[in-house]
Amino acid sequence: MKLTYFILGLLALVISDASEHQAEDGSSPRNCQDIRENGFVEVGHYVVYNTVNNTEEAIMIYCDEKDGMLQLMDKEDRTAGRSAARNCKELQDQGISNDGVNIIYPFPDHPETPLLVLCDQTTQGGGWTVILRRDDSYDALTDFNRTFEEYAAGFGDVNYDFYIGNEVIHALTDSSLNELLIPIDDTGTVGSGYAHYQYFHVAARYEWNLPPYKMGIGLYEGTIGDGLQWHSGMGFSTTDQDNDENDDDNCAADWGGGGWYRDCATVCLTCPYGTYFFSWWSKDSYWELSKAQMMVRPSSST
Ligand SMILES: *[C@@H]1O[C@H](CO)[C@@H](O)[C@H](O)[C@H]1NC(C)=O
Ligand SMILES: *[C@@H]1O[C@H](CO)[C@@H](O)[C@H](O)[C@H]1NC(C)=O
Ligand SMILES: [Ca+2]
Repeated sequence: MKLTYFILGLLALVISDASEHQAEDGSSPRNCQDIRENGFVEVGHYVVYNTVNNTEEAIMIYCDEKDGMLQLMDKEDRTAGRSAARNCKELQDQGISNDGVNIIYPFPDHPETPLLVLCDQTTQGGGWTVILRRDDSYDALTDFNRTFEEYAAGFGDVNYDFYIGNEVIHALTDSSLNELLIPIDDTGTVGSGYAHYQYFHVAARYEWNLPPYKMGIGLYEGTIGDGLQWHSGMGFSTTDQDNDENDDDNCAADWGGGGWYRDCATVCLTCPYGTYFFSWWSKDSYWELSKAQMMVRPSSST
């Protein structure tokens, strides 16, 4: 599993480490190619140097397996004059409208902490920050039966299947009114569909009188029925932390994925691939899933 997000502390660590990445001839690395030639083959974040008006400036980049390069912006991107975006909608508003992995700064309390995210800038007008992706063609690369701490921090690989983490979801949905889109594919022949909610919010882990990461959702429209409404108001449960309403069992451990269980679930988007638990059920329909995503975007309408 590759590290898909990190905190600023790591930035400081890598910067303090930067001299180790210097070429043998003493010149500073400028891109992922240089980093690789210097013998660092791991996917991850590295410091490289740009020369601006004869002054060397350290910036951080992300080097992936294909020698691709994602540049992490400082608060101000010197090359493009952009400011740091808090979500994929702000990236889109800045004209960065390509689908795929990009960098946002979602934490209001830590505005300089970057996060690698997957953006969908195409579906229903784009501007979506993807917070969960499941796809059974990834051969269950990522295990979703995880602990509360892992669900808080996020896990998986933004290039494949992943959960962005409850801390991030809280940060994204707390700063403005947000909508939620859930596109799904079923395992059979019915095909695909979606659920859209005009309102989606995840509260903080610790909030007076509330269960952890309490979820609120509303104003459904879509093609697969309102499966998630039943979960509205619940806290988050995992295999090691039971916040559900089932007195006998831990739903998350039984079903094999974290979520806002009640007693137990009409929807489980984190449950194991190839089981009937990984499903969407509403009074209109039942879908056994092969793919599902959850994505959020600040509401445009009021
Ligand atoms: C580089 O220096 C020139 C001349 O001093 C100045 O006009 C220009 O704005 C500088 N460019 C940047 C990117 O700092
Ligand atoms: C999930 O993990 C827990 C703890 O490791 C385990 O007891 C449980 O059986 C797992 N559930 C599934 C459905 O695999
Ligand atoms: Ca229980």
